[in-house]
Amino acid sequence: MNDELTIRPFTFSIDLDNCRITDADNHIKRNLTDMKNQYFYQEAYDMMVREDDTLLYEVYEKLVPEKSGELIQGLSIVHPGKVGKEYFMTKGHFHSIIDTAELYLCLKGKGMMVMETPEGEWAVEEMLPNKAVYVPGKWAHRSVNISDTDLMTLFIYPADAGHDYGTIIEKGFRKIVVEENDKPTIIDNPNWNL
Ligand code: PAN
Ligand code: ZN
Repeated sequence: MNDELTIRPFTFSIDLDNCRITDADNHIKRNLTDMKNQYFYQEAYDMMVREDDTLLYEVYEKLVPEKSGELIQGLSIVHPGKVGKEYFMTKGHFHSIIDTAELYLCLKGKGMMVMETPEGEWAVEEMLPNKAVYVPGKWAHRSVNISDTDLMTLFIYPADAGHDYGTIIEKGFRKIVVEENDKPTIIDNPNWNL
């Protein structure tokens, strides 16, 4: 927790070609093994892990004090690929302060933002360059790359929001995005809440 950090006004630039921001303070990488039991096609997952612990997505962030009033911002890059028929995706999470919202602006690629509330409402919004998705407070969110190029989004959310990954690790999302007849298709997650 870096809520004591002192910062001054700053700028950063987005390097669209290389999918990064200038002077990022954090660079997080998530590989297949970070997503154990999250993909539906378990055999395909096991086979892929045996071959190579593929890099699925990366996050670049600027550091700000993690306190109310400040904003965390950065880039999320989901690489293209599939585990079985399910597209590469982020872990997904609720915010620890659950009623905190987030704005995503798609800069490159094509994806879907899969969202749901604890009460069971769900929504999936397409992400295309220059299109923003507003994720209201209480909605868990996961980015899914449905194209064969990187999906790059800029995100902005309250700095004290925090992340609750546990609920999704335990239950999964109610909906998953898989390729059916060469098309991204939203289906019920057969493993939801098992
Ligand atoms: C984003 C996400 C980022 C990676 O910054 O953290 O896209 O996804 P996971 O955190 O689910 O692995 C965000 O939503 N922050 O709140
Ligand atoms: Zn979030």
